[in-house]
Amino acid sequence: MVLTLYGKPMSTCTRRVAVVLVEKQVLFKFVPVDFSTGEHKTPEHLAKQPFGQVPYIDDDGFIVFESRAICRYICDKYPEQGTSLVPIELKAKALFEQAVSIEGSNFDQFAAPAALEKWFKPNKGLKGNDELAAALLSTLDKKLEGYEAILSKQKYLAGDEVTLADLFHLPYGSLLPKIGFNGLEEKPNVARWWKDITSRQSWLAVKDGIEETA
Ligand SMILES: N[C@@H](CCC(=O)N[C@@H](CS)C(=O)NCC(=O)O)C(=O)O
Repeated sequence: MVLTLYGKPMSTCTRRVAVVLVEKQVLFKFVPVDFSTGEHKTPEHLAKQPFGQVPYIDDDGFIVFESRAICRYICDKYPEQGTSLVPIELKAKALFEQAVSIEGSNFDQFAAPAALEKWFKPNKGLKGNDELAAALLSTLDKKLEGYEAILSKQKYLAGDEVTLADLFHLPYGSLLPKIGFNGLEEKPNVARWWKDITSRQSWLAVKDGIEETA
């Protein structure tokens, strides 16, 4: 049975997985989960994703949720296929793990809640907390100085090869200009990196949503 991705076509975490599936040249089926009917909170969905969220994958009966864990699983399962994305050599791997942590500690922690306040809540007709978002984005801007220092010495966050750590930034990074934050374009090496990863065919293929497959 073909690997099936359950998610929302435009959800950030669903597209994080989809971009990696495309990079790894893994054929997959996409099944949309209908948030408008609360499908993600049904017992059937909760049996697969106990937090009532997307995405999850079903790989021939093997269920995995959490977008980054799914991406790691895909890379482990298909090490020889598509772009490498996860180094094997000891020190390269340590630097990769460092880069993965950088995304979690210095980017997602600020970008995701800022997007919640300035994008997701207003899009649902709810009032976002602009003050909180401004504080988060201001911290993110400071954190990007660290990115600039790293990226002034190497092409990507873990070295000179693109890895999962870079791709993990794509969904929330792409939302930032929509909430008035252009910090990814303002520092020369961050801007060069950002242009590079957002121009990848894999991202261009999924950035505007994932198509339902039969
Ligand atoms: N850490 C999870 C986060 C998943 C997540 O926040 N999913 C959102 C869509 S991007 C969702 O399902 N939201 C609905 C909800 O929380 O009720 C992951 O990376 O998969």
